[in-house]
Amino acid sequence: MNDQAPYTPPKVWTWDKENGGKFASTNRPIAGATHEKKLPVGENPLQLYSLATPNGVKVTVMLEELLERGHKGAEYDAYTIRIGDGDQFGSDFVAINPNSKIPALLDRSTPTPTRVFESGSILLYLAEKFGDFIPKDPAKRAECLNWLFWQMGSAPYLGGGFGHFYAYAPEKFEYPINRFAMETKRQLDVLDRQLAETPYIAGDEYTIADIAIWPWYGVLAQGKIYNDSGTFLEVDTYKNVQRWTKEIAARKAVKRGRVVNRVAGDPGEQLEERHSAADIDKLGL
Ligand SMILES: N[C@@H](CCC(=O)N[C@@H](CS)C(=O)NCC(=O)O)C(=O)O
Repeated sequence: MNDQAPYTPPKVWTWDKENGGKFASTNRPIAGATHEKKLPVGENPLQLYSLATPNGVKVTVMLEELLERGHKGAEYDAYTIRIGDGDQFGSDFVAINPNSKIPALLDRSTPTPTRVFESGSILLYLAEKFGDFIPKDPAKRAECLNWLFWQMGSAPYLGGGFGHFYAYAPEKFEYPINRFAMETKRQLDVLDRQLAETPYIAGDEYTIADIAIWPWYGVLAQGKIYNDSGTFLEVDTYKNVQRWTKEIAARKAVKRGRVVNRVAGDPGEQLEERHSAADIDKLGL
């Protein structure tokens, strides 16, 4: 039984800076820069400012896939943005992404530098720029974009909903955990039914839809995020998702991309900055 008095929202919301949550020190109800900070710039055409969270990994996997297929223009410098330290609120970062979230990309190969933010927008930008990992046939392309946008709309329920309340909230509350576990399982079932029909998410080809979805739902299905959520959600029961996630995890570009801007976990899988292929080669993955 819950002996706490139920919460009644006040008439006007006020900001409790010390709410005890894991992200209390960086989350704010206002946008914009908090401090002046220059970002480093390397020699490569693409400059990436990111962190190896699922949204960050989408982009580094895409860049490594492009390089693997010989697109030299996809050479990139990757710098780590430590979101726990508030780097996303520095002035140069906010100029690239006014939403203050990783990943953020600056394409310096265009006549004037092009800023690209939102991981889905970055994947689409790179797919169009290099004409790869997106089908050319209009119907197949539409299907690829269906799933790319599905991911962008769905993942906040997984990360901001289920993951937050199951793993990060200062206390365990049954109502949100139930609500978001149900939705996460429904989403896994959506993917499982799709993958029963097609080898990859959007059909016969590996595309930006797989690249967007794998770091979230593929990694969830491997039981690698949110503590013991794999057991809690019975991820092993999604057989087609299991087949797909193992296949994607074995790709060379995925193994390379997932370590870039990783600054936690196994030290052999961490790379704070990437400037050339040799930086990743050194890890001997
Ligand atoms: N819809 C955005 C979400 C990006 C996002 O939520 N990034 C997180 C890390 S995964 C972040 O930078 N959080 C820092 C903050 O919220 O202050 C995208 O897909 O790019």
